Amino acid sequence: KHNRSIESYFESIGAGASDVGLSKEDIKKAFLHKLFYHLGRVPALTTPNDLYTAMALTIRDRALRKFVRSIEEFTQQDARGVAYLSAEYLPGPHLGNNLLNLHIVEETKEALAELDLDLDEILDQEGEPGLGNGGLGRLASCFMDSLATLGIPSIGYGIRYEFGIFKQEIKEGWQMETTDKWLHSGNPWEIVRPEISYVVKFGGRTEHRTNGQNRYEVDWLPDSEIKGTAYDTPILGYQSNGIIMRLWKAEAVESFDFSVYNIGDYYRAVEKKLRSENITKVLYPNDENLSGKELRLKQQYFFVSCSLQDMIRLHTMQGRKLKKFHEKFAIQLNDTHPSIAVAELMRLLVDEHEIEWDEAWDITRQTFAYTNHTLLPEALEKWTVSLLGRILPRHLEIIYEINSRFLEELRDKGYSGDQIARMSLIDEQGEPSVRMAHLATVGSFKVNGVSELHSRLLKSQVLNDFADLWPGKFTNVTNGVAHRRFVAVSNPGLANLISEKIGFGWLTNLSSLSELEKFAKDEKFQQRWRDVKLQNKTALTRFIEEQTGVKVDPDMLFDVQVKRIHEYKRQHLMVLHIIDLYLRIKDGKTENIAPSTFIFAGKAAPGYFLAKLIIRLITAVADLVNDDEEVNKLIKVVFLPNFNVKQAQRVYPAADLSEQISMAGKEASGTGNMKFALNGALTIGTLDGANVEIREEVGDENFFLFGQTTEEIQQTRREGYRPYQYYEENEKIKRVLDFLVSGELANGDKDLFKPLYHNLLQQDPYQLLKDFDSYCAKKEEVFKVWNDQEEWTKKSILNVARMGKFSSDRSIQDYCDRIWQVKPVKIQE
Ligand code: GPQ
Repeated sequence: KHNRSIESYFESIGAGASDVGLSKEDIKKAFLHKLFYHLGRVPALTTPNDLYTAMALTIRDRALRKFVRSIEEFTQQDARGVAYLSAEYLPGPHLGNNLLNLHIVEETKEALAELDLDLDEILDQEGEPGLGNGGLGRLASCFMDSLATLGIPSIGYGIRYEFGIFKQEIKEGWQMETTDKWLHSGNPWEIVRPEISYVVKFGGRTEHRTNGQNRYEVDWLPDSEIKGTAYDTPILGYQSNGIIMRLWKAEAVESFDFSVYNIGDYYRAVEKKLRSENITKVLYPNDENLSGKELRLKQQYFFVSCSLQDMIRLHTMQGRKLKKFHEKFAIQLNDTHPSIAVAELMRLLVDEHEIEWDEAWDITRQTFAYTNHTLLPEALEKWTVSLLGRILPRHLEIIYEINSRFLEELRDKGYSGDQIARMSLIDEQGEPSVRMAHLATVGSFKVNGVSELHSRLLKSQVLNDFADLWPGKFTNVTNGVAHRRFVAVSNPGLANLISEKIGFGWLTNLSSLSELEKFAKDEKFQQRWRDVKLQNKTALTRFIEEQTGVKVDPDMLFDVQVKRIHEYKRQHLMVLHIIDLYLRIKDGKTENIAPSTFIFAGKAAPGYFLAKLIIRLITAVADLVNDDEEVNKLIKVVFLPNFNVKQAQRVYPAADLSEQISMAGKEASGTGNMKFALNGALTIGTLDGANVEIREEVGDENFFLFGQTTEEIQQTRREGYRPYQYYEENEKIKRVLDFLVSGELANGDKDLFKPLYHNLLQQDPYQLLKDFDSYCAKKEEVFKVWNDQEEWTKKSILNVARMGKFSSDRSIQDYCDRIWQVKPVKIQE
């Protein structure tokens, strides 16, 4: 009955099924309509951006029809839902993914062809919202895709940064940053909701008193207020409805401060507006490194407060009791970035809705769950008590209250002073500061890591005291990736070949890829598998030449490392090996070297000196190698500027070898590793993060393993690691390192790479030198297998066939079962 009334409503406003039809004719008509009525253009006078915008709007209408239905259904069925709180998202281009989800790729292609237009050119026009740094932000977007596909009542909350992650250019070999103006030509996917807005307070002081009924009350008298407005982007699921990603933009509460305006100080009034909008102006580009900046704390609190107020509105709007909030929502904290939410929910419940502390604390602890994404000490967020108290005076009081009750509990249990100091929410060593991971852990009902290894280390290292206290609270959910985007959309050649053999079931159930196993040794199938890879490599070859001017040969082995530049990820280990190859070739010892193109991409945090120097090293080695006639027939080196989701979608399908070579114990999971393997690349990697599970799945014999284990790394450190010893005792290492400072790189500049050279010789904190021999030996094996193309192809097919575990659909199902206790809502069509 309900469905029929919605349908008749749509008909009555002229939005009936035929108005958002999915046939070629419908799409063509709608596209021309958008071009004219939305953009004021006729086909003869359009820019490429007009064409893209008109197509995006055409598809958005169709997406909205689906998505409105799922919101209806979620409310109707009063289902328990999930709010995902993430300071970062990296959705990538929307158009191609939405066409796949609506099943209208062919129809759209044909509609455009009839207008003499090319879908690929239009797809190429789309930029992307760079609202994240790397893996963590991309994971959030993979989760949105899977939540939508699985029909989980859910919403993704975040920040609508006006400038996302900077654009990277390479100038004279160095990374240069320019601002990312992603909103410059408009954003056809988002819908602004001026009526969904909340006021967020900052600064000032609190006033404590007892009211007439003898209730203790606190008023927060802030010194400024900022308004947050919702911007919604529909995220479609595959052959299903959709969910929203709701991002908050900061604005002045009043666009003018009238008192100032009236006394004639127009500019001061406008300045206040500008200051408010600062909060969501720009994303902090330091991945896994805290900035400690006041504006960052304000961003975190701003989006958390808007989101919680919004959830409370959604919850109580339907007449439900706030005391049942935790029955309606599970809130997932994507790392500690939104963890101030624990204090904010307490404030809203206790101060604004007059719920008693103990009950509010019960509600809070049944609402939140926390995902940790790193063990790196420099990434564990801490805010100094003085900063937090100045920006959020009431929250500091609440954190102190939570802490004193928690520490009291520990004392009752007989914990020692040392243990208590270690577990306290306040770090008293040095300048007192709030440990956000502790706040998140104490305030959540579940805490998870993102791979088996990482979750184990989380329990034994960073949060071991908490794991002893609450063993049942800790769990693992291994990451996964949106295989529809990263295979079906970005590698259509492979997707078609797979579907031809095993049908389309893998699109919604990735484990069915196992049906490919039986073709692994089939010679005809192998040949077609190689043809697809070669086509993808040829396409990447063109892109590389366009972007860098370097010509590469698609018949070479494409050996790829793309990810943020970090010492722990050890891009420089790959470079040291390339230098070794270079020296070998110069010595005329070319036997056993498989012709290889080494491809790097990734951004360095603008203030991370060594990471930027690693980029400079890559470009220096690239210049040396690519220009040397003797060498460039055998190896080439490429640094692709400005790695992002769109570029990633070109790179993964074209890779033969995936480099996952972080020092064991440092990479929480990695997700690029999964995207590569799903596109048929073999992996050379350490036993770190999800590599461990990938190797378990694809089989030891189909994975190039090297390097020390986490335990061996720790052992080496305990024994007093002396990298200099490796330099002295290992001739190859000595030669490669000396080469860095020989002046042969970078036009004779001997000093340029000294900081890296000294870093490796004196500390080598990530034990590159210790793992170097093992890495080189494994590379020899890679070359050997590559020379046997049948063997290589068989391994490649088996890798894909056995990667079924690594869909984010499976991750989300795990979250639903093990953490959220949420079920899908079936939409009756
Ligand atoms: N990760 Cl804490 C980020 O990309 N940024 C961060 O600030 C933190 C973690 C990554 C992590 O390094 C990868 O190993 C994970 O695969 C990824 O998060 C998603 O869990």
